[in-house]
Amino acid sequence: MKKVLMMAACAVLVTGVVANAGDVALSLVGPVGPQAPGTATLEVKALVTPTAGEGGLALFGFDLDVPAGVPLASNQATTTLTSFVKNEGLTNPAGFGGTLSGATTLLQIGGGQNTINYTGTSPAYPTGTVVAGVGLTEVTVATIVLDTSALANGDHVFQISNGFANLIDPASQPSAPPYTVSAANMLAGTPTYTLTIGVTPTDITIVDNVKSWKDHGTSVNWTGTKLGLSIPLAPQTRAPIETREGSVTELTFDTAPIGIDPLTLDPSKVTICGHVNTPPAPATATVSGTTVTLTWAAGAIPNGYNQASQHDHYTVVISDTVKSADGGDLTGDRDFDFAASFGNVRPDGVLGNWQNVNANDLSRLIDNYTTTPTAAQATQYDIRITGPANKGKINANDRSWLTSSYSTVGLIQAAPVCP
Ligand SMILES: [Ca+2]
Ligand SMILES: [Ca+2]
Repeated sequence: MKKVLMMAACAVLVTGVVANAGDVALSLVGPVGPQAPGTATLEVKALVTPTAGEGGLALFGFDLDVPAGVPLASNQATTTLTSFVKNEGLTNPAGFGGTLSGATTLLQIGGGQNTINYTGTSPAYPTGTVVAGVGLTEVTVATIVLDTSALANGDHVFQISNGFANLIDPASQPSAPPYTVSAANMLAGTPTYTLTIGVTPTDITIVDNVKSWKDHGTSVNWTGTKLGLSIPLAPQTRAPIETREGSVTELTFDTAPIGIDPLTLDPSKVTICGHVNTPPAPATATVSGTTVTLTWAAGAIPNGYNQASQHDHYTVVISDTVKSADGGDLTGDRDFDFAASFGNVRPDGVLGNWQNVNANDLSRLIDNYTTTPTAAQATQYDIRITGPANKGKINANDRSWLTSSYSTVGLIQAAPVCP
């Protein structure tokens, strides 16, 4: 089936006068930017160079490969160059649109003009009038309307290959046909076009908000599994502080207005850094709806217990390589900082209280002694929580550890900037 056009192309090697043929470049173009599924119109363009002394295209052909899922059975390649289409011109038996080969390939789309000046009736072709100069300026030689409704969001590559062409020998033209032709030198062997299916990507914004802060160990008095932060987050004029034994094990971020693509988020996409310590990346980074949850193993983020010099200030950054559900960028405030300052139960706006653990913290702790703390009290004052004698009780055991964490050297520094 495919041999007709190729034989026509080769015939010139034995019957025609082979001149110094020019170059022919084929290109494949289509819609630019993301496209909705449905149909896509691709065009194959041809340009003959150099133009001086050339008579234009006598014949052309190429193969087309499409992605799986794009049906080709209806053979949709057409052209406005009617002198290349049977019966004016010569094509493969399947026609100008090519011959289906497998599910994703059309062979030898194209045709040739009646350069032999055939006038017979059997066969009934080619009988047209040759149009000279085709391709001396770039011309669309084929238009292909493709059904893209089955393609998923993402990039899909279309390719043409095995292009061939004959050029009218200028020495035989513009006198009346028959014209001699010669094989062209084909440039750019396998032009491709990438179709992007999908809506225009929407950027998403990280809302600077930690929603939860996981508590530590088995609860004996707290009914919930998570406790809030010790400083209100809005307005966030100071970093939230973990005042308690143990360490931060979970942070959750809000995103808006749409969700993150979970395939683009993993622990390697999160950076955490501190002034003193360098904690590891999260153990897990997961997405549920518009919530991002980061978790660390207990103790992975040091909280400076009983080591005043180890009190630290951390910054967590979510990488901008994380994408929205439809491929948009991650924008907004992608970082969040918090302090780990053991026993710093009074971190109010007075500078000494914010930065130091001292007698002011101790007096505040004593004011909250209780064996039935509220969640708010437990969040801030139940600083020693290991074992039933400590957890859920704010008492002298918390006091002894708080005083061992005394420091007046300015514990809380500015939020570190991650490299
Ligand atoms: Ca303090
Ligand atoms: Ca306690």
